[in-house]
Amino acid sequence: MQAIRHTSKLFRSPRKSSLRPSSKMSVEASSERPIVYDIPVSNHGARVRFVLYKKGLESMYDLKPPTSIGGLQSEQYKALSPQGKMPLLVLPDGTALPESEVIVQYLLEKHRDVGPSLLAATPELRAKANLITRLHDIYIASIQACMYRAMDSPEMRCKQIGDLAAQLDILDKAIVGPYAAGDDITAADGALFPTMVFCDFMLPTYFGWTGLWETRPKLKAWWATISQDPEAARIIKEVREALDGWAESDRWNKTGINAQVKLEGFKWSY
Ligand SMILES: N[C@@H](CCC(=O)N[C@@H](CS)C(=O)NCC(=O)O)C(=O)O
Repeated sequence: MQAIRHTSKLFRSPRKSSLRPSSKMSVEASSERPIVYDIPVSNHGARVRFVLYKKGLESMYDLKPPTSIGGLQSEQYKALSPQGKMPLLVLPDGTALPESEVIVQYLLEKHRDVGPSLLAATPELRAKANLITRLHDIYIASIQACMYRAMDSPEMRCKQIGDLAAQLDILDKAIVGPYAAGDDITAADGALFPTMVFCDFMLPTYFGWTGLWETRPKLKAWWATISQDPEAARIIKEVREALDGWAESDRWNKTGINAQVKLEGFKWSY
């Protein structure tokens, strides 16, 4: 298995292209290989890594942390990704593509003849895959931080934890099985499982959940299936190890989460 290349030659001269952004920042970030800016704990980045691993594209893409160009909030990074989020793909001509699903769809198109298609078999199942991806991106990713970020208001955290439970119920019904969108492993699985690593670790450990899987049978069966896939298992390990690092650094005390879940009158566990 080839590792994604980490290069010490961070920036190279841009090639000419009408798509190339004119800003100096973007030009400086150009490289001979496409660069994915990401770190192992990033669940959105993990779905991009999933496509790279599955299609055997690792040697064609460099993986670098956002800190290599100043960090998420730096002027240089925000010139490429205005939201200051990872992942971010920068092509050799300087074209910058933020947003994980945009990157995933680009990779599927660009490398459609390499490795598995990661598309469902029929238009109907592709629609299901798209639905699952959207349910994840719109309703779950938008509140996932309630599991691990500092929030002043326990009321807001408690509401979002409840919303997360409801969204996982909706997802449970949307799963086709055995993979998210049927018999074939697709990019929808890649969108979902890295976030489920967060849920699987944080909800029982810090919020006392006992029914994450037991009350959601389709999600439970899907999790058992996807965990057996070699590339998914590799990413689950990458994300999980990074989360263990968060735990070792005392994150859930430092964010005040451990104190909030001890407060009376709130429901945290589902
Ligand atoms: N909609 C974006 C979400 C990206 C996102 O939220 N990334 C997280 C890491 S998983 C991030 O950059 N967090 C840093 C921050 O918000 O400051 C996508 O799909 O790429």
